[in-house]
Amino acid sequence: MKLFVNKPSPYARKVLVLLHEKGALDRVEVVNADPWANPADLLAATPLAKVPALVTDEGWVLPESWAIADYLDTTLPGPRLLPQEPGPRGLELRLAALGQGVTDAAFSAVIEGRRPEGERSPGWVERQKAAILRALPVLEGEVAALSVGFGLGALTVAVALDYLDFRHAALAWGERAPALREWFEGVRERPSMRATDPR
Ligand SMILES: N[C@@H](CCC(=O)N[C@@H](CS)C(=O)NCC(=O)O)C(=O)O
Repeated sequence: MKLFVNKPSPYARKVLVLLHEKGALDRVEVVNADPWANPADLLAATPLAKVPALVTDEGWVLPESWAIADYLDTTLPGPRLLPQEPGPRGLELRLAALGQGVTDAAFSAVIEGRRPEGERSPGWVERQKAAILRALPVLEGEVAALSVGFGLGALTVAVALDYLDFRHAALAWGERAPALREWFEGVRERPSMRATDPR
């Protein structure tokens, strides 16, 4: 299998952290590709030209980090990070979706800020930041659930929070969610998180 990634991408990082946690990194060939430069190999693999993108051993492409995470978790050996039983699976998906939503809002605000002068919408950036600020107390209330192992939910939230530190330091999210910050300070030291630091 071939996995297209880009170091600063929080979406690609999520999949890489999952592979580290499963101890299955050696099962995929990791290919670095900057999607914004439209590299030929990425365009040949996926019409969406986004990372992450997985090309399976059968030769078909799977875009979208959450779909790739689910597929790799199911097909590769190692601990299951997304349970199959409906109850625990629902809880894990809830945390993962909250984390992905924070990443989406944070990423969207960054991209908006990179538009040419005159094309930017401060209102759009504010909307994304407001969503992040509303999500923080919700995640703060999930610290007990996040502290149970390090499944797809916890790792997605951890990647989202580190992306906030990386790209939105001025938000000072930890001051708004001290228990979440304390949890994050522990998990950021995991080898999977350290090995995939975007900085
Ligand atoms: N929903 C997608 C988002 C992927 C995404 O937007 N990746 C960015 C890099 S962080 C990208 O490749 N952007 C290139 C583009 O939008 O053309 C996922 O979860 O994988």
